[in-house]
Amino acid sequence: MTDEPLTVGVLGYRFMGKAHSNALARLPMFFPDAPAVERHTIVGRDEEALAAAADRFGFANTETDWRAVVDEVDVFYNLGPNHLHAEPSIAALEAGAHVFCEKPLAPTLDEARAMHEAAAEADGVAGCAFNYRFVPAIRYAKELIDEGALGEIHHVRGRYLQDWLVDPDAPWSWRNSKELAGSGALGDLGAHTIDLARFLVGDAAGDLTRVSGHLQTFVDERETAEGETRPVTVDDAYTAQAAFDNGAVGSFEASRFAAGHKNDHTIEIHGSEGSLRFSLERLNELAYKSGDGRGYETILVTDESDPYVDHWWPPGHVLGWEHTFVHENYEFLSAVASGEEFHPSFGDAYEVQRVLDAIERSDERGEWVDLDLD
Ligand code: SOE
Repeated sequence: MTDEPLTVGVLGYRFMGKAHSNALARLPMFFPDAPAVERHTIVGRDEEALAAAADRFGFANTETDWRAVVDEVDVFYNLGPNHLHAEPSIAALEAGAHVFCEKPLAPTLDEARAMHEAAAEADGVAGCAFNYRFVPAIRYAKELIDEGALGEIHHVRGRYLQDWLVDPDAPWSWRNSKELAGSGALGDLGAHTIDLARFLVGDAAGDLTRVSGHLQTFVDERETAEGETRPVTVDDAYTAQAAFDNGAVGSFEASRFAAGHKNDHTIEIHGSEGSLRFSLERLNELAYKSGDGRGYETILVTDESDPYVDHWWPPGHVLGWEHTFVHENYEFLSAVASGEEFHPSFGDAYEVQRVLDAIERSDERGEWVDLDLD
């Protein structure tokens, strides 16, 4: 690697564009060993909004066509809507760029497979931004599980509850379209939970072997901001049962209609020697029930020996949602600079997509679907 900064091109300047641009801006101050980055070009369709975003997010150039960017930068961030994940990411990989793509990898299993195969053929690092892997408390939970603190894993229970669509007058967006998003709560929220479950117990319990899913749409049409009525063609909520290779049972759900829950991503794991419980709404904490403990203890995971914490503040000076993006960008860009593997890779994200696809097929068929048979 030269000492020249890595040039970064970013497709998308709204929510995820802001989250990752903020992360890039904070790396030099809090992770000074991170590779230097030049925020080179930001891509979007609305030139006026794009120019304002470029100014606020610190990008030198703007571009309305991603095709003009993918072979001009060292690293291409695909932060666009799901239906724009495959083509630009594959083009960037084929042009020799490193690619960081937001989750879920793609709207469909076929597109996810094409992205996975392109990444396998490419020289660049290809990562998928499952940011919750980079919460210190989640990293600590994985340390406990992998050192055997929970013993034999029996239960994995994950839920991701939001309520931004419980109002039937909430506007239609691309997230309500099967063509643009692929699925609703399942792919948007369930993808996070399935990835976290695979990350946390993939070594201790093995992978998911079969699933039984149920998808539900509560409001089947909404108005766009322009007043046009459009159909909702994806799930508003899903539930799924799962089996793991070691015999553990899994239960997963997500909803955009869970009134009172804003961003409540919770995962619980029970084993022969103890249990863990994590909630994103209390992301600095990990509830742990050890083998000889009478009940759960709440651990504040903010000691300087805890993952990433020493880069920030003294114990007890808690972190937030945005810090998970700083951590994942640090790890991804460090992997780009070192040539080492980055996880979650496109391969990891493809395995998540296989589970999402199996849950949808199970719902359509009304029966369990084996993951090994694909
Ligand atoms: C949905 O509202 C959403 O923004 C997801 O798309 C993100 O992945 C999740 O982290 C927060 O909620």
